[in-house]
Parts: sequence; C-alpha cells; structure tokens
Amino acid sequence: MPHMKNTQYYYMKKIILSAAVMLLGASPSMRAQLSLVNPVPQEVTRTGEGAVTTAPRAWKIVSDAGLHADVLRLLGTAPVASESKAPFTLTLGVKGDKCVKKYAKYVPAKAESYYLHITERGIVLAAADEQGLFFGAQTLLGMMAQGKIELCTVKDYPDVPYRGVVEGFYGTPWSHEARLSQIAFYGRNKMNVYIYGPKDDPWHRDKWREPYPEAEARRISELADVARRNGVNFYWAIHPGVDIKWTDEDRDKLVAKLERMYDLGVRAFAVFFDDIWGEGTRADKQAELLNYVDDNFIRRKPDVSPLVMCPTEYNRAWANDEKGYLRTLGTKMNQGIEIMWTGNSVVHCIDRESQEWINERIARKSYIWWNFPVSDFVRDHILLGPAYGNDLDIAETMAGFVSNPMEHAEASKISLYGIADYTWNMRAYDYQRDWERGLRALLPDNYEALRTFALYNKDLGPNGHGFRREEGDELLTIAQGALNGNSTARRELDEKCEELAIAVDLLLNDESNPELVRELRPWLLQAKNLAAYGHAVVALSESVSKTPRAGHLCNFQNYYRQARSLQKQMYDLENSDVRHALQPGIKVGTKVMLPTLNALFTAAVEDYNSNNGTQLDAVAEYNPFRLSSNVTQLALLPVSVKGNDVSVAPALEVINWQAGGEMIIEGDRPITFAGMDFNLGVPGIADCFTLELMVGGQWTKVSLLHYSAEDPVIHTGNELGGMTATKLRLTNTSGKEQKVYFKRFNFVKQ
Ligand code: LOG
Repeated sequence: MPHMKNTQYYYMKKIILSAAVMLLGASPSMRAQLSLVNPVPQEVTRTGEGAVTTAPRAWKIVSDAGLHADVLRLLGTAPVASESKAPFTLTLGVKGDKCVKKYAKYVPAKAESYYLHITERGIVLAAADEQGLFFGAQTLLGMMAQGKIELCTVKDYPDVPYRGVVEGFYGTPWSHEARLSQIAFYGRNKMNVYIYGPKDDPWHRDKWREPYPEAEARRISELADVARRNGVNFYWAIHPGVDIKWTDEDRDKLVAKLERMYDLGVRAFAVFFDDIWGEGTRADKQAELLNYVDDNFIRRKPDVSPLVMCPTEYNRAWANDEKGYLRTLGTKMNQGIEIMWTGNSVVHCIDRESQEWINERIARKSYIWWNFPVSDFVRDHILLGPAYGNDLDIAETMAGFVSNPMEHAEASKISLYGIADYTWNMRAYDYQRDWERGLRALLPDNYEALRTFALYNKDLGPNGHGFRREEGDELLTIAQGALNGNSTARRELDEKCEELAIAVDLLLNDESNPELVRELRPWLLQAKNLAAYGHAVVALSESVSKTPRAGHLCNFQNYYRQARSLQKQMYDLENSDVRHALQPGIKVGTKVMLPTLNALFTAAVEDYNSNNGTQLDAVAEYNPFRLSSNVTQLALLPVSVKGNDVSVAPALEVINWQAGGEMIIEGDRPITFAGMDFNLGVPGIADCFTLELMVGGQWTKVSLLHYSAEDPVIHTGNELGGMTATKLRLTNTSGKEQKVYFKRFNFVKQ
C-alpha cells in the first residue's frame, strides 16, 4: 500500500555523543548552528530571537511507506520500537507523497530543492525530489552537529545543476579508499557529480577498448553504488581519442565498453577528447560518434544521465575559430550532450565574457572543468589555498561546474569545500570564509595548525600555464620592515617562523586524519626546514655588528654556517626520495616567505663582508638558466638544475609548435656540454627540428637523430660532447606546425 504511513523511531546516538563533546567547547550562538551547514542555504527565516534549542534525543519519523531508504538510513540508526511516545516528529517526503502534501507549496520550484521547517514540536522536510530530500537531510544533520538545533525555516536549491569533481589529472590516480571518502564528502556538501577520468588509469585511456579486470571492476561497482547512496552521480569517462579509428568496429567497441560499465552499475557516462592530435580530433566525427552513443545507448536506457563530453579544443587559447571545431560540435552534436570547457586557457578562472564567447559557439551552456586545485603540472607544490577568482554572477551561464583536484585527495577537500558552496549559492560565496570553514571541517582538532601551514602553501610558483594564487600577503609589511632593518619587524618575522615550526610539529603528530598527514608530509618536512632557516636568518641579520662572545656558539659566523646548512638541507630534501619522481622538488612559502628570507640573508652577509673585509658567499638562491620562447605554451616553463643536470619542466598537454617557433635556454656563463637528449612524444620527428649552440658568437648546428623508428627520444650527435656555449636554441624548421608532447627536455653539463 503505497500511501500508508510508515512510522519509525530512531535514537540519535551520534548526536548525543557530539552534544557531550560540545559542552567542552565554546557556547554556540544562534547563528553558529546554520553556519555549520555547507553550502550556505539560499533562504533562511529564523523564528523568534535566540531560538536555539537542544537537538532531540529521539524522533519519530513519519514518511510514506517503503520510500526514501537512503535518506532514512542517513537520518537514523536502529529503529527503537518500544519507544511509544517519541517527543519529536520528523515528517519527510517528496512532492507527491501523501504525508507532506500540505507542505508541497512551500518547496521551491527547482530541481533538488527542499523546504525545512523546524519548530519546538517537530520538523518538516519536504523536497522536490529524492536528491533534494537527501540534501535537506544533510542540512538538518549539519545544523545538529553540535547538539543544538535552531528554530527556522529553510528554502534551498542549487544554482548550478551539476556540481562536483572530475578526477581528471595526470599522475597517481586516487586510491579506492580516497574515492569512497571523497564521495561521502560530496554528499555532505551537496555536490552531485563525480566524474571518474584519471589520465593514468589504463582502462580509461590507453586500453579503452578492454574491459576492466575483475578486481578493478568490483571497485568501480562499489563506487557507483556508494555514490548513489550519497546523492552523487558517478560518471565513468572513456578517453578513446589517442588511437580511435572512425570505423563501425571501434564505435561498437566503445559502446560495448560502456555497456559493460552499465552492467557494473554505472548510470552516467562521459567521453573525453582532450590532449590528443590527429584523426581523433575531428569535430564532425566526434559529434557523429557521440550522437550514435546518445541515440543508441544513453537515451535507450531509462535510468542514465545525460552524456558529457570533453572536446579537444577545450579552452579559448586553443580554439581555432576559422576551422570551426567548436561550432561544428555546437550545430552537429545532440543538444542533450554537455560540453566541457576550462575557460580562456587550460588553467583559468571563469567570467561572464568568456562564458558568452563559448556558449554562443557550442549553442548550449558550457559545463565547466575548472583546473584548480589540480597540481599535476606543479607537483613540487601542494595547494591548500582557497578557491577564488570565478565571477559570482554567472550561475545561469553554465550547465555544470566540476573541479579537477590534486592527486592528494584529502588535501583537495580544502578547496572543494569552497567549490561546493560556490556552485550551490554563488552570489553568497565568500572564499575567505569558506577557506576557514573548510580547514576546520577537515581537521577540527588541529585547525589552527593546519591554517598556519596552509598559509605557506597556496601559490603554484612559476608554471607553464601562468596561473598564480595569492600567498603571503599578510607578511608583506613585516617582510618590508625586516628588509629595511626594522628590529620589531624582524622579531615578528621570527615569530611567524616559530608559529610555522609549531604548526608542523602539531600536524606531524596529528592522529585524527592520518591520510591528510601522509599527503602533507613532504611539505611539512620542508616547512620545518624553512622555519629553522627563517630563525637562523633573523639571528644572522641581528648579529652582523655584534661582538662575538668567547665560548658561545651564538655568533654571526655560526648563524651563517647554520643558514647555509639549512639551505642545503632544503635542497637535499628536494632531491631525496621524499620528492615526487616526475617533477622533483618540495616547495613551501615560495611567494613571500622564502624570497624574503633569502633577501635578508644576502643583505646581512653583504653588510658583514663590507664591515669586516670578508668574502663570504652572499648568494642564497641561484638559478643560472633562463628560458625564452615564442612558442606560447613553452614560454613560461621553469628551468631547474640538479647537480650537472639542467631540465625544463615537462608540459602535459599537446604543444602546438608553430613553423619557425624556437625555444632558447641561456646560461649566465658558458656551459660545457656533456650530453643531451629529449622526448617530444613523437617518433620520427627529429628531422623537423634544428638544434644550435651559440659558440663564439655564432649559431652552430648539432645533429639530431632517433635510435629507432618507434622511439620518440631525440638524441644529439657525438659532436655535442665537450662543446662550450652560452645558449642553445631548438627551432621547428619543418616549415609547418608540429604537434608534440613536451615530455622531457634536459642536458648534462660537465
Ligand atoms: C588536462 C588535464 C590536466 C590539466 C592540468 C583538461 C581538459 N585536460 O593540459 O588532464 O589535469 O590540464 O594539467 C590538461 O584540462 N591538459
């Protein structure tokens, strides 16, 4: 009997527990209750002044029989049948349910919306749909998390229809446990999308035609299932563009793979064509294939979400308007298919103007793939800063907004917390507030320490995409003062370093979130070095003109040696096994703190040298190499030196190297070459490029060759060894554009 009432009693075990915890904490104000809820609800009406009451210890849930199993599971533990007279009623249902019939008119007329009405006697939760009901329940639980409840009415709904995450980065894919934890986090924060598309999952990309092995298949099944129970659509993405042939055979293989994924329980699908070249990039063929998938697979199944695709020209910098790739997709591809878009460039914030530009071309609302906090192109940094920079009035210009995060899943939650809020209630978004709240949600027991550490891990450092973040603004006045010789400022700088050192030790010993500490560990260790370096440098600059006391270690000479030792320790850590194999380095505080300390070091040593006629080396950080290029995608790549090995950071996307385009690396003194090879990801391409060295004011050619027809690595001729030059230049001399992957570029000096 569908409309019979279903009455159940639940004891609020968890809530009683957290109420006990609360007694030890601060007294919550009325606002404190709703402020625990993320995202910020659209509309809240508070009933009366200070109307906060103790959350119910038990409640009677009233809902239509046999419905809303996931929401009931979320709201209660075991039913308690003996409790005949529960003091508190929770009536819940979606539009069309009998028991919330009289509240249906209060539910906002939007997908995923809910109405939540809380009085002394009971609660009503009425929603537009199952998703809305689930989110309403999350709001309720969030409000009660400290054992109190606020008397109020909430009317809530999301601004952006699809909100969440695309696991779409290069590098180590997330672990199964990390994904399960992510999905629960999305559910709690009302994100409804998780797109599974890690570049280095072989069955997503290179082996896209092949089925998953048993164990992997089982894990995907579980993810899809857990996602469903958390109000999250699990999208499985396929990446066929690297080698797809536009044949019936490949088309059928693709559909067969999707069918297999359907059998595993997947009900939402995406097809990616990013970072490829050649045959796979044809817009008409992509549209034809996707229409076929849409007509014969997606829309044939009653329970599958609309198809999502990532185009090859997924950002404006790469869009070739004349060739009309995007317009072809816009006109030829079924309207129901969503098209992803990263903005004006690969890594860019989204604004209205750029939304208008793309939406007009694709004849639909773009589905944003935001490349933040992804760090696969700056793996020496960890990004713990806030999510900011996107316009706050563009919700209606987008179909969806998903963030591409870091391979560090737990740490990514800091910015994802904000992104959940941004996409739900855009105009009310306050990134600074959300940053604080996100840190607190992630590590409540050690929030201050995490916050302090995060202050030094926000910016990306110089990178090929030219995408930078604010970091260290709060230090600027102190830094300036310290450099001007102000002793109060120096003390303050020292204090900042001490705080950082304390934060690091507290975090290294934190047991409440071991996974987070594991991810942060390399940067924690480096921060410890940085803090010690800061202390040594401040002491150094304070002791420049002090007379050393006999028998004491605390004097200029020793501070100098200590600072030098710490510079080396930082360098050694960067080059130890702790670092990331692909892109070495562990960088902390690179925007303001480290440069300030280095400048202070140099100034102190120079002062000392001039006072004492000594010649101590005053150079703190030194990179003798500079890269320049008229190939836009190469121009900003950083050059690093490790021993005699000089390398340019790799780029992940396809590089469009125009005819005549050149890349120059220049040293500040002549370099004697020992050897060199590089990998542009394409076999047989050596002839298209010319390598020259500047020897005695003349460009001198060095031969390039592959060792075999299949090997993409380009080697230099024997003449290179022993040549001495100030610059090297690599030019595309093929007379036409070359598409390459800038996988590796390095040379060894003698
Ligand atoms: C890739 C992505 C990568 C990101 C940042 C898209 C659509 N594709 O340049 O897998 O994580 O940039 O490096 C990309 O963004 N290519």
